[in-house]
Amino acid sequence: IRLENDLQVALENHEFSLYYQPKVNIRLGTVNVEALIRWKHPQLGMISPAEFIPIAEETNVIDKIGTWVLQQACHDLRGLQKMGFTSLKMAVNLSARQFMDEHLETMVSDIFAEANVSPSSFVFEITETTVMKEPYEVIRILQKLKQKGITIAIDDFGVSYSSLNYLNRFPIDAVKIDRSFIRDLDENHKGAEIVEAIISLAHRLNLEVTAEGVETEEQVRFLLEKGCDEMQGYYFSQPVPLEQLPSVLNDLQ
Ligand code: G
Ligand code: G
Ligand code: NA
Ligand code: MN
Repeated sequence: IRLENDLQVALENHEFSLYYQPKVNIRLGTVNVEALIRWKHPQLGMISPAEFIPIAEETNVIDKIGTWVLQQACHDLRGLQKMGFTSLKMAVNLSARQFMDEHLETMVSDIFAEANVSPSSFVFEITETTVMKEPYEVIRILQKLKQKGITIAIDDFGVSYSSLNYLNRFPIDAVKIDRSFIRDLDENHKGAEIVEAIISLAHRLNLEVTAEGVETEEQVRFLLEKGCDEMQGYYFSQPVPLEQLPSVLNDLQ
């Protein structure tokens, strides 16, 4: 209950920041990034978005946070482009509640225009539950975002019981295999079969595939062999503040 009030003032007090985690395409030798919000609470210290995003979603604060995230990500992307990272794609997470905001599409266009960035430099990551909540409404909005040139990726793919149900119905470009599947690669033979099947299914549907939570060289080797397009995880880098990102990117490229 206190966090709820604190969230209101956190934006004004500049307590949020964006960290960036690389998404590596080994075959192409390219690297994109995902923006991940961090909250440094004055008394409680670092609070995970897993904890405060659900609270922000229950209130209207998520809309303001979502706007701030996109503005900051645009600003940081411009900086990176000026440093020479001109083909880097920036992924941001959108929460379900943001799709209930009728101004989402206008907000997005306005921010891109003001920051002078191309929508095609952006990936919007949404979870399966977001699409399932209000399928028709979300499809309509996704189509408009896609028309602008934004890439749409399904986050945490595979954990919902309806994962396969919407793959052909929703206007998406990519799936991010949930890290629980990547972890299972080490556990047993079935884990490997499932990841291979997801990659193969996604490619047949013309979807790009990112693996999340990649932590070991064995996982990298397996995913590469199975044609996974992009990999993200501690094996390559933790999420880092913007200041550290250029050197991390240079080391990976
Ligand atoms: O970075 P970390 O693993 O702590 O993120 C925890 C969760 O918070 C993840 O599910 C991630 O998608 C989500 N998250 C991180 N940044 C944002 C953001 O800017 N907006 C939204 N809606 N969710 C975010
Ligand atoms: O739900 P989403 O995929 O957006 O969540 C991203 C979260 O996963 C971030 O909080 C990030 O810190 C975390 N993360 C990123 N890479 C790894 C990894 O290799 N292993 C684990 N366990 N978590 C990771
Ligand atoms: Na994400
Ligand atoms: Mn995810």
